[in-house]
Amino acid sequence: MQLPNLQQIPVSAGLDVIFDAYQADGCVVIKGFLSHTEVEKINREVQPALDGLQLGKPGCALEDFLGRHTKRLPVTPHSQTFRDGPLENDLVHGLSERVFVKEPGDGYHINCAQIIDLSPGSKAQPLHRDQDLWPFWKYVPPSGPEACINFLCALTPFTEVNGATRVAPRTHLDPYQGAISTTETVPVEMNPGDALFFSGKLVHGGGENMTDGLRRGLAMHIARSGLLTEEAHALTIPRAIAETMSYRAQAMFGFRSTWPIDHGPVSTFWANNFEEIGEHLGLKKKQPIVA
Ligand SMILES: O=C(O)CCC(=O)C(=O)O
Ligand SMILES: [Fe+2]
Repeated sequence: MQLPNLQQIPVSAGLDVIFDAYQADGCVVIKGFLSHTEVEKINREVQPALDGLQLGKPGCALEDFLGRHTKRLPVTPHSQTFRDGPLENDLVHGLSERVFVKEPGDGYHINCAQIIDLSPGSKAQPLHRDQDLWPFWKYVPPSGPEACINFLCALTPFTEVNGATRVAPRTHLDPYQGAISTTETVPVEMNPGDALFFSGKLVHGGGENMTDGLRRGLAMHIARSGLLTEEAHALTIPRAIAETMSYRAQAMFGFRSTWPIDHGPVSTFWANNFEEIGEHLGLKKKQPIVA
């Protein structure tokens, strides 16, 4: 079977070109999404916390899926470079708006933003669609709305042998069917700083790390407003860190009622008796600059 080649598009090509590729194939590599300086700084900032983590998630029912030789670390409290860079990236927000925001009340927030370290010995992750996090989404047809999107940034080289994410291009257009075989997937090889932008409908999975080096990625996983997030960000990110963030970034983590704020009644969801939750918490009343 001939699999389509993945499109690799420089970040400078801009939103329309990248969005078209995502719509056609369900995924696209954005070349140079992060600068080398950002990659180097994020790697440095997260290293101490990663050193303190054990491999796998012993006792967690999802351990095989999450990886027994894998470390996953919520990045936000540890990396100012993440908070200043990818979290505030206008391309990320532009694409998210295009994907999620159509009706008043629509919006988006971070499902999880995590470092994924595949250590030597990591087995291939079961192939899946990220939208399966919310099991009822399988009843939404391929033409229906997107539950989530992912910007998976390479912080080390991604190669076929070190566990590069494998994707089954164009499966975002397929209705649910039997299991997809690895032979229908291709490895997404990337340089540090490149990002794989992909649909929650796309079949994919982390690859097997057959080397003696580390494969490190940063997944910035964005979900439609209204979907409960994997991480309870507003209960786990220290308030002192939230206070350093822009209004938009606070909203990404549930420190604000919704985002975008001017796209429907702000205080209807995730509020305190219709009062905007950030104001209720005493966060600054700053009006955001809407992108
Ligand atoms: O680590 C990877 O390459 C992919 C991880 C993934 O798809 C997931 O955890 O949902
Ligand atoms: Fe995934």
